[in-house]
Order: sequence, then structure tokens, then C-alpha cells
Amino acid sequence: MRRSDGAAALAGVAAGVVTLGVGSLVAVLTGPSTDPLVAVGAAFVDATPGWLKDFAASTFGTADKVVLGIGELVVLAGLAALAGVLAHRRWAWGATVVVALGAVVGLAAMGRPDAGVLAPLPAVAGAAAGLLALRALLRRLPDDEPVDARATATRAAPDTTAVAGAPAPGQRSAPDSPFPTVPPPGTQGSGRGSSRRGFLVGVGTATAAGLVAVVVGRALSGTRRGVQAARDALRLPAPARSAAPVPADVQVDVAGVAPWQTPAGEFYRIDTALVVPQVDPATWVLRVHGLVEQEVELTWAELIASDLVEAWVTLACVSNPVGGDLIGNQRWLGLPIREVLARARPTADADMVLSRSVDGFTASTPLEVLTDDRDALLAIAMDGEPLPPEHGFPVRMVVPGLYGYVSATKWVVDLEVTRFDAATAYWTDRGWSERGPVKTQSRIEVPRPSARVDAGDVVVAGTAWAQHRGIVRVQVRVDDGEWQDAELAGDGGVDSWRQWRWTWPAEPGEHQLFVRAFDPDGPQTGAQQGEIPDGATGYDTVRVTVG
Ligand SMILES: Nc1nc2c(c(=O)[nH]1)N[C@H]1C(S)=C(S)[C@@H](COP(=O)(O)O)O[C@H]1N2
Ligand SMILES: [Mo]
Repeated sequence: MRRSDGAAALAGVAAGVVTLGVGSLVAVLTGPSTDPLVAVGAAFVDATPGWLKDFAASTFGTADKVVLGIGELVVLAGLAALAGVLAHRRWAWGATVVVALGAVVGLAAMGRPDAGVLAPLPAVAGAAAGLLALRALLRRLPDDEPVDARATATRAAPDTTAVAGAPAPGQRSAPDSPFPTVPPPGTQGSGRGSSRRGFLVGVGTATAAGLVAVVVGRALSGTRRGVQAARDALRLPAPARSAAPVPADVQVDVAGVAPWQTPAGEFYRIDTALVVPQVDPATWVLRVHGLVEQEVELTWAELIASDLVEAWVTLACVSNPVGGDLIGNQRWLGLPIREVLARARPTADADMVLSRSVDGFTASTPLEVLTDDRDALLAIAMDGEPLPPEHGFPVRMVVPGLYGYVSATKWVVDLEVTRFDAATAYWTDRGWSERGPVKTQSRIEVPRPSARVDAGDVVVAGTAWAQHRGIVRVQVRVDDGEWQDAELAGDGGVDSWRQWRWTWPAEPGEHQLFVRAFDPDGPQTGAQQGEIPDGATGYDTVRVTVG
């Protein structure tokens, strides 16, 4: 280590911020997914084995994207510091690290499914700006070592690998130092102090400029505002068929039970997108192709001019652990997918539809599920409003009875009619099952885990679901006792979850409550299984202390 290594590392980090800033500004032109941080993060997400992603999702919940961003910044800062130190010793070494990083980022951007020809531009421009910033900063390195010693050290080995014409900043900084060796009038301290100040000013200026560029780049991201405006201006058509009226008693009157209708703003969000894809309805087209008699292209105008239906559907994530909350119930408006497929006329050998989003996510859905009479929708609205951008604006799929990963493609732009033995989908390629029917499940929401309650009548309540089959019974068990029938709340339809309550004559002591739900085929399984590969099973349970 040299004493100047710290300063060189600092110069590297500042140059790294400049790189990100310039990358983010150029990405205003080339699209949000080409922004260096986004491109690398997205490539990392796609390359991460399923188990690691599962770990990240369960450990960090939906904050995993923030954690990923922070992790990226930490790694990047380390590499930038390394580039600074290496470049200070030998310019070619540092420059090689920067160019290699730029190449990795550029390739990551080119590998995105929505990449255009200009995708690597932010990486290239960012790396070039980073190199310039690094060189300028290293030239200003404070002379905190004797000039002779440093010059000797840097010149010790012949600089054969140096980029032609590129200076070795350690060599140049002493003779070319832009800082006066005599302090300007009014400043105290030595020439060394003054040059350190100059260096720090350089580092500060580069860092600040880079940060401003990042902020400005993100703010200018024009498509986002354009799509937001398009969404605000939308007027939704009235449904040709409204959702069945919801009985007044779908909601049990127990504080702490999740609302039967999940507010749109609280609806769980799961996707692989690091930036929410921006899709303008004016340019949206759904292409239906593959094993079909007739290829179909459906535009937004045609979609909203069609007979749209409204339906209550509970959407659940296969990664939802027993008792978890990656599930929500909403009123969707959309076009039945079977009508689009009917126009395309799948051939007899087809058995699957591979849906694809604008950002490359894919889901494999059994053809029969999309052609039977259930409300499998190309949905354009949630709770009477255009889809929130993060839930798939302008068009997503919603399919009753299947986990989201095999059915609920957001920002959907392509339906390929194909076969399970001919194509695989995003999560199937990462170890999850190719088919994902929702498993019958139930959850205790009241009392909370580890609650203390008074002896006597205690209300136990929660939710159960068996989408497209329906919940016909829920039972609760205390410790090793008999299963007791709970009271079911009103039925909002087989595609929606169902609430339940039970009054427990609680006796003092430590107790454990279990719940199980029945669909028309019988009780849910109590066998414990994790989320991988096709959804968790087992009884939800809470321990309570009765005082
Ligand atoms: N484009 C795209 N659509 C997607 C996903 C995705 O990663 N990308 N994730 C799926 C998964 S795993 C689930 S559970 C649902 C979640 O939908 P939500 O975020 O609206 O709740 O979206 C599905 N659709
Ligand atoms: Mo999911």
C-alpha cells in the first residue's frame, strides 16, 4: 500500500459516479433498461439461480430490488476504487478495468429482451467519461509522498502495457501539477495542503456532477412521463358484463382480518423488472402466433372496443409461504383470452400458450385453461382504474386458478400458441414446475402469532382460497384436539378467496391453533412442503398465550 492509494481509490469512486451519471443521461435517449445500473441488475436477476432469488425474496420481501441496487453500488464502488488505485500505478491497468467494466455493462444492456441497437451506448459513453474523469483526477493527486520516491516507484518497471499516448498519472502529476507550490495569498498551509484541497475539490466536483446527472437522467426519462400522461388521459369502457354482485357479508367483522378486496395500492408486487416497463397504449400490440390457423394482431383500440367483462379474481404467487401475504383479491376488467384465441384458431396439437411481456418475462399456461369458460382475461383495469404501471399497464393477463408465474404476465405483448414439450417459460427454466395450479390454502390472521389473549371466547379468523374450485368448508384445531367447523363469510365466487371465523372457548395456557380449508374435492393437505417447485403446502398455525 502507498499513502496515495487512498486518494487514488477516491478518484476512482468519483470517476465511477461520473460514469453512472453520463450513462443515466444517455439512457434518456436509449431507454431506461439501458441505464448501466438497471442493465446490470436485470442481467444479474435473470442469471441468478432460482434458489438465490427465492432466498432474496423471502429474506428481503419485496425490498429485494432496493437491496440489489445497494449491493450493486457497493460492488461498483469497490471496483471503481480498484480501478483508481491500479490506474495510479499504471494507467493501462486501471484503464483496462474501466474498459472491461464498460464492456460487461454494455453486453448486459444488449442482452435485455427489449434492447435496441443503441443499447450499449450508455455504457460506452459512461466508460469514456469515467476514463477522462479518472485521468483528470489522478493528475491532481496530492503530493503526499516525496516526488522522487513516487516517481521511482512508478517508473520501477517499464510501462510496456500502457495505452499509447495515455499518461501514467503518477508520473505526470508532479511536473504537471496544476497547483502552485506557493500557496495563493490568503491561504495558509503548505503547497501540499493546497494541492490536497485542489484534489478534493476535483473529487467533490466530479462526484456532485455525476450525481446531478443521475438525478437529471432519471427525471428526464421521457417515456415514463409520456406513458403516465397516457394513463391519466384514459377513459375506460363500460363492461359488457359486470362482475357478479358481491354479498354484503364477504367481509367478516373482525378487526385484523385482511380486506376481502385488496386495495390496489396494497396489492403485492412480484416481478423481475428493475424499472417498471413503460408501454404506451397507443403503440401496444398483442401478437398471437405459433400453432394457429390465423395470426392475429390486437391493438389497444380494438381491445377497448371489444366486449369487456369484469371479474373478481384472487391472484396468488407461488412463492407465498404458508400463512404469507403474496396474494390479493381484485376486480379486473378485460377481454376473455379465449376470444382472441378463437380468432387465431389454435391447431389440434397445441397444448400451451407462452405469454411474453415487453421485458422478456414468459409464462406457460395450459391452452385448455385459456379456452374454457373461466374469466381468463387480458386485463386493462383493476378496481375500475387503468392498471397501475407496476401491475402491468396497459395490459396484463389474469387467469383464475393458476399461480401468477404461469399465467399473470404483466405488460403482455405476445402470445405464442405452442406445446409444453416445445417451449419453456422464465421460471420453469429456473427449476419451478411448468404447471402451477393454485393449491387450496388457508391462513389465520387473528389472533396474531404470539398474541396474549384473555381466557373465554376468543375470535379466530382469517382467509382461505382454492381459486376456481371454491372454498366449501374451513376447520380450526386447537393443539391435538378435534377439527372444529368455522363459520364461512359470504361467497364472492369460486375465483375469489373466502373469509372465515370461529369462536374459541379458550382455556388458560399456551396453545397452538391450526387451520385447514376444503375445496369440493376435500381438505387441503397438511404435508409440509416449501414453495419450490409448485407452491407451499401445510397447515398455517399460530401459538397464543391465554391468560
Ligand atoms: N412481465 C412480468 N409479469 C409477471 C411477472 C414478472 O416477473 N414479469 N411475475 C409474475 C408473478 S411470479 C406473479 S405472482 C404476478 C404478480 O402480479 P402482481 O405484481 O400484479 O401482484 O405477476 C406475474 N407476471
Ligand atoms: Mo409469483
